Amino acid sequence: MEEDNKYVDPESIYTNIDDYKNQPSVHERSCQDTKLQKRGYEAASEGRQACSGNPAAVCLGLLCVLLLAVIIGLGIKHDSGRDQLQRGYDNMTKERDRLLDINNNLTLERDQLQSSYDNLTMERDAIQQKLVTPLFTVFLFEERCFKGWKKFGSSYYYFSNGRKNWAESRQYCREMGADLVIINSREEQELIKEANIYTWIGLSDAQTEGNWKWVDGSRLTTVYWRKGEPNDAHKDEDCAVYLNEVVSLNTWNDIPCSYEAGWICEL
Ligand code: 2F8
Ligand code: CA
Repeated sequence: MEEDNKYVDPESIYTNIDDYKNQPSVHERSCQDTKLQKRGYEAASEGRQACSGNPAAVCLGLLCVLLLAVIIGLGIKHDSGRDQLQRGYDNMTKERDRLLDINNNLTLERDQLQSSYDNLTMERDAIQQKLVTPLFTVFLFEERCFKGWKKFGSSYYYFSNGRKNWAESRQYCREMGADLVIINSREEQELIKEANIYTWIGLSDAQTEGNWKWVDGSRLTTVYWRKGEPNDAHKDEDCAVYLNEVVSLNTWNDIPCSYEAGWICEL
């Protein structure tokens, strides 16, 4: 601090006396400063002129503004395009759900119609049977056409010689006013022992897998399935045969309805 207050001779900072002598006087320095300031103002004024008057700079500025406007415009357009797509997607989703509903309803209706159709078919068959059977019975007795038919209890049985698939076998029986045999007693099961090795009986689960029904629509009362049957082997065994190759009474097996086998009609 003390050193700051010491007087310093301005001339002592020049080590060379010539340097000192060549220094401008205070007045000259003041004039030089004034000139420098003046030049500074002039330069600044030239600069301002350049800024306000240069057309290239103006154009560049305008271009920037234009570019900014284009970018903002594109942004807005992009947003509205995305909203439009989203609306389209929402509408499609609603439409898909509506169509799915319609499809479900139609499936339900189809199933109901199918079930009604099956019931009507069964009713028609029963009525047909009621009408045809008495006529055929009369024919059998009056014309003495017992050949091939065997009487047991209140029924007559026909044992085929040939082979047909299940549907054709049934058709054969129905054309004579009978149907494939329905086994609902042990006596009937024993009676059939004289059948061919593979013989169709009037039993199938073609309508609903695993739901075995006799051709008159009734359910099973006594069952004589072989051990391990019915097994729907290869997923296509919907008709039952009497498999006459075992000593046991349990002879039934499910096999594909398209197989050719003998058959038994019951009237
Ligand atoms: O092993 C039982 C199985 O035997 C055969 O299939 C290999 C029978 N198929 C025919 O007789 C056509 C199946 O029905 C039976 O379950
Ligand atoms: Ca089987």
